[in-house]
Amino acid sequence: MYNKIIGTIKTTVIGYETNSQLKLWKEPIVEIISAKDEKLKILKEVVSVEHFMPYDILSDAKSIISFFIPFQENIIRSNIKGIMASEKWAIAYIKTNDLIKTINDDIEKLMEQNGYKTGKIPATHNFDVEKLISNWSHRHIAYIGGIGTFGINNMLITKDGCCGRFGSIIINYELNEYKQTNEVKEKCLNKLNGSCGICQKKCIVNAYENNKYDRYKCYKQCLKNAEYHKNIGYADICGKCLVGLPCSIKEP
Ligand code: B12
Ligand code: SF4
Ligand code: SF4
Repeated sequence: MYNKIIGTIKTTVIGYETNSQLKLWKEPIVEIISAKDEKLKILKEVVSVEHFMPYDILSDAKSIISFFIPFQENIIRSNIKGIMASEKWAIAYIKTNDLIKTINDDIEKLMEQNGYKTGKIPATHNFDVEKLISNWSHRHIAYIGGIGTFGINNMLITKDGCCGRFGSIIINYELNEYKQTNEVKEKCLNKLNGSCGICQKKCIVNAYENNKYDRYKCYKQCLKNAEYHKNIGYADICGKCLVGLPCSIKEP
């Protein structure tokens, strides 16, 4: 089943690219987490007490499939210049959210064919617009799965950098292919030895003043971009503090 799941994720990405004639992504990174993993308890502490546990989404949850879909370099480079997010970044956002929905649907089909159930979660827009916090944080799930560590711009940095999008899906099938997460090494240079910090300086609205992230300032800028790019769909984005960094496309 593990190989079938990995195969489904990879072929869905390739199929989507072929059908849409877009070349936006690199190969996905996938890890499995047990629904019983003790580390899931940190979600209530570091995200919010309202953060769901896998059982809140699927009552007999057994495993969580966590994945990261890295962007191609040209998408990342396109967003370096200017105040507003690039059109390529906006398209990548809209299409990757849709791709993640397709991946979730394809995994659901696979599980149903084998007599199992899934709990699906959208890539984004599953957040409280007042608090700007979600009750299911894909990147904290990926962190628990050992996919990456958090940079000082909040981004989870993976072996293929931080520019891309995360998804996670819950199934009531016990997969035992867990990564040994205890040895995940710190990827942010500033956290390692204070030698970087360029991401925070890139913020065009100063949302990291005094090293404290202001999610409301950031959201205002994301909404400006949504208005700016409204001809191509809904893109409440920015990402200026993610691009042109030592951790954008690879582990620094
Ligand atoms: C709500 C939300 C927003 C809000 C609020 C952002 C925020 N930081 O809270 C708004 C609309 C402003 C926003 C903006 C953006 N977002 Co947004 N957003 C989300 C959403 C829906 C939920 C995030 C959430 O609730 N976080 C909870 C809060 C409390 O945690 P946090 O912000 O992640 O901060 C934590 C880390 O800093 C962490 N941390 C730091 N160091 C350490 C160390 C350890 C050991 C641990 C455990 C934790 C930790 O501690 C904080 C609290 O736990 C997720 C999708 C999802 N459902 O997961 C996408 C998501 C986080 N967004 C994403 C992106 C890319 C963006 C933007 C760049 C916009 C864009 N696409 O161009 C900006 C970047 C803002 C920023 N610098 O954080 C990606 C992140 C990809 C990545 N590599 O990490 C996500 C995961 C979407 C996805 N499906 O991929 N977003
Ligand atoms: S740019 Fe530097 S300081 Fe910022 S998250 Fe990446 S490695 Fe860390
Ligand atoms: S996404 Fe844009 S507005 Fe938000 S913190 Fe990064 S640079 Fe600032």
